[in-house]
Amino acid sequence: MAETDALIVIDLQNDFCPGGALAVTGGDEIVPLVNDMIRHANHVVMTQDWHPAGHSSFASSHPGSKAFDHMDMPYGPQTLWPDHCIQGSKGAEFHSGIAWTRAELIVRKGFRPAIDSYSAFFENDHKTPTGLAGYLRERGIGKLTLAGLATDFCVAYSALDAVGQGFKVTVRLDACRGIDLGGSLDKMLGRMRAAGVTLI
Ligand code: VGL
Ligand code: ZN
Repeated sequence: MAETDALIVIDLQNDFCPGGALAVTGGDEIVPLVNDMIRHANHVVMTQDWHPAGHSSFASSHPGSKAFDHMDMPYGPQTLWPDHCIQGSKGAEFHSGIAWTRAELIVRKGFRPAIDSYSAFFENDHKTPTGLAGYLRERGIGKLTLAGLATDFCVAYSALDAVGQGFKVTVRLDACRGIDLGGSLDKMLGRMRAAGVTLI
């Protein structure tokens, strides 16, 4: 990797691993590979899904709704999730096996009660920035490699926004695992490919 490359590790947290509140099948299998990628990367950024209790993306916040229902929010359509990644909880911590000490920045997202944030760059209104694009640009980083969870949600939306922000983006599918809700995995792989994301 060149000096201008960064590895972005997306949401490798307990709640997205087997036994967690929103477990992604095989989510923990990627830990050794991601650790290898961390060791070889010039720069490492990690993201952490970080919701307040009662977050608007939780089905439990909407009486009569259940997890994986869809709901129209003021900012657009939103999938409702089981309560997950609550600030300060065990589930919100990084998987204990992940070599996180080399991370130069940890981006927390989803902390605004009224809006969800899949992408590491913009919240789900596709307008509110997390600050990551500016941070990377200011540091002269132009090429990103993405790994983590979940392929078809936070990884995919991060990749799409990164391309939209002018970064060269590779998603390491072998270092990702997906949720695949109603065909979301194929759909998002197609969208990433069409946007010019390199999938390997
Ligand atoms: C994610 C659903 C809700 C993810 C986060 O990390 O892909 N998915 N919050
Ligand atoms: Zn979340």
